[in-house]
Amino acid sequence: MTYIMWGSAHSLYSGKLRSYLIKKGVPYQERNPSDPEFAARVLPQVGHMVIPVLETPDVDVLQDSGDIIDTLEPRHASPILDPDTPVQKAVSALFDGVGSEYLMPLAMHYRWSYRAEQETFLQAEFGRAMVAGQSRETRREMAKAVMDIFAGFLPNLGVFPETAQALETSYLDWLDALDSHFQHHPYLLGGRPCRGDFGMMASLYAHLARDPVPASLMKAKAPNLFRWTERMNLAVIPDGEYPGYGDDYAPDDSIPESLEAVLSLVFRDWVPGLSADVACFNHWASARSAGDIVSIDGRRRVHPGVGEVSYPFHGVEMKRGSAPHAVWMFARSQEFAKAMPDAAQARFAALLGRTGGVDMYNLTIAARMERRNNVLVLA
Ligand SMILES: N[C@@H](CCC(=O)N[C@@H](CS)C(=O)NCC(=O)O)C(=O)O
Repeated sequence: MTYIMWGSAHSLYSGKLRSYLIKKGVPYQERNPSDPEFAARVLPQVGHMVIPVLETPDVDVLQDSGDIIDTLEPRHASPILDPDTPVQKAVSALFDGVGSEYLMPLAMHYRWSYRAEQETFLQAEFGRAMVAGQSRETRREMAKAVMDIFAGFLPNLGVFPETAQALETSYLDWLDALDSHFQHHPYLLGGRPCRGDFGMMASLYAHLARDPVPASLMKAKAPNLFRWTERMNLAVIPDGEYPGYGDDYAPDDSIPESLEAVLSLVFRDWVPGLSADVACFNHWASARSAGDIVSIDGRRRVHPGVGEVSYPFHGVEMKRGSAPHAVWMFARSQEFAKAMPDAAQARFAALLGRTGGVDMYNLTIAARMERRNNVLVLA
């Protein structure tokens, strides 16, 4: 049975799903949205324009990289691609949110704030994904129009000339910590990729490791991180670069010490924004009911918002549209954390204490969300 992944090389969330499909070893064919069948047959089933989409011979068309993984996991038990020990499971889900949501504005910053320096590359990428056939010149021209739309997302993500420096300063710390981690470990939690690795591939692959400007930065500052982005797209799990390492998660539900340094950055940089997103969501949800689409105007959107948020970030005031998807993804990790048996709770609490994560896990999310019919709704 061959799956069809509707996606593209330059798409953020396609990078997450593709690496999962490769590591899982399921047969799939990648097709681009430029294929006329996508608009004619697939999109009407999704309900709005978005990639990646997974199509199977026997299941409806599915959207959301995470929902797709959740659907495939019980169908393909082997190889195991997420730990089942409590602390690692919560940390894995946290990194899924970090890569899928927290780092996304940074990825978009490095793509669009440096558009002039990488225009030809981006035109070719958007062109191959969106425009079938055509001469090279026509394809580039047509790609430009689509690129203008995506470049216009920056203000809603909090990316302005005034905030760019703060974003970049913080990212350099991440590059350094991730580089150090991947020198010693093939994946986030040891010798086997977890859900968190796939989430991190969202922001760290298509944009930050492929677009010329951020790719140069990553190669120059964090070559071990760059190598991880390559490793994540190889079908094998053990990597001979780490002799004798094995192919299992770190023993006894432990978290590699070098990952604690990355966790400290997660909590340092994400707590202010996530707290603002949670407050905004809680306020919005207080006047809604189960089944409502999570979106300020009730419309289906790929990245819905429920208001504006502002908060301090590395010396500047960050202002952006709220991100309920980020809240939804963090909630999953928080739910795993709450469900841990006592001994694991104590170990997790100690980890949060060492890395500055207590405030994040104390956030109260007032209502549950779930994806239904390819959009986020109140459960
Ligand atoms: N939560 C979704 C997000 C998908 C998404 O944002 N896809 C982008 C391309 S990578 C897209 O289609 N954007 C179109 C838009 O925002 O209008 C997922 O994980 O699949």
